[in-house]
Amino acid sequence: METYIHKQIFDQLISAKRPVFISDERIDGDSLGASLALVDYMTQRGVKVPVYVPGPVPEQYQRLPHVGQCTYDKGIFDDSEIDLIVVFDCSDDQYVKGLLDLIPGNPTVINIDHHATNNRFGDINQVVVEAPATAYVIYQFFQVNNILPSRDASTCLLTGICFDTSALSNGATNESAFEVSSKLVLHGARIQDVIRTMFLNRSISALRVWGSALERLTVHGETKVVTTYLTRKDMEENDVTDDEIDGLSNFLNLVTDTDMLCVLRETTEGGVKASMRSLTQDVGSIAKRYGGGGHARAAGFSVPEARVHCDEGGRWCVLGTDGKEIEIELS
Ligand SMILES: [Mn+2]
Repeated sequence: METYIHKQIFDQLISAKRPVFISDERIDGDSLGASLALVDYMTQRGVKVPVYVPGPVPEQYQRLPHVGQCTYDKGIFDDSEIDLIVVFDCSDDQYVKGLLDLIPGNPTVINIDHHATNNRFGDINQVVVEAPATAYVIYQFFQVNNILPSRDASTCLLTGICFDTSALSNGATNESAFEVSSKLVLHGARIQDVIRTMFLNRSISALRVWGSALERLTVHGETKVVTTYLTRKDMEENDVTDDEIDGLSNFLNLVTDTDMLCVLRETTEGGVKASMRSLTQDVGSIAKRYGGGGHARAAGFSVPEARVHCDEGGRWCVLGTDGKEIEIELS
């Protein structure tokens, strides 16, 4: 089945006259790596494809090949010639719908993803839930269609796999993640660039904010869930953007001796975002309960119009704009 769909996607890509790619609303190593690897292939075929991203690409991803093809100009959708849309690593169909509504025509939509919560919103859906990353699905696509990934494409794909598996270390890491990663290295993936993209670009002020989060780590009574939080004040006082502190929950998941954790952080939109990780439990279903999504071992959700409140004893809670506590059950 997957093979058949990969061939279908290939047919669409080579016949498209004006394709546009859409990366997930959360810019990360996988959504960018997967889409830019396919940009690399299209570029070799002589077709320049823009990748729509929701905002400026964070500094740490600026070394990725073809990153210059990314744009956050919604004006690109106002083009009746667009005949193909490919969406990468995105399980939020409402986000995609909002963008498709801007297109005057009626392009074919291909949905390539690995989130279990993806509701198959595309005309063609390649949602491989067992895949450790969407980049892995793109590697499959190359393989099925006898395309040898270039050095640049391999670097993009390895970034995607390493990003979603925390460098082949978290619960999403299966045997095939190792297998494909080693093949990508053989194809010339620049592993040092990948590692740099993932770990080595933290500013001192971002690490200070991480420090505040580390200081506030709390183990909750019976559930043993470990939590921490960051407020807008933490971010603003240190002049740090949200992108810069991305990866905190992955890092904590890697280093703490706990099964489940949750990082809360106040967003610029005036809500609270929860990012959950677990080694054994299905945090995806907890996130879904609060309107979020993700994977079984890594998921998240947002509480709109809310803030984190902390009392003198260090106990936190989430408050709505009316000052009332919004109850969140993390188990
Ligand atoms: Mn992913």
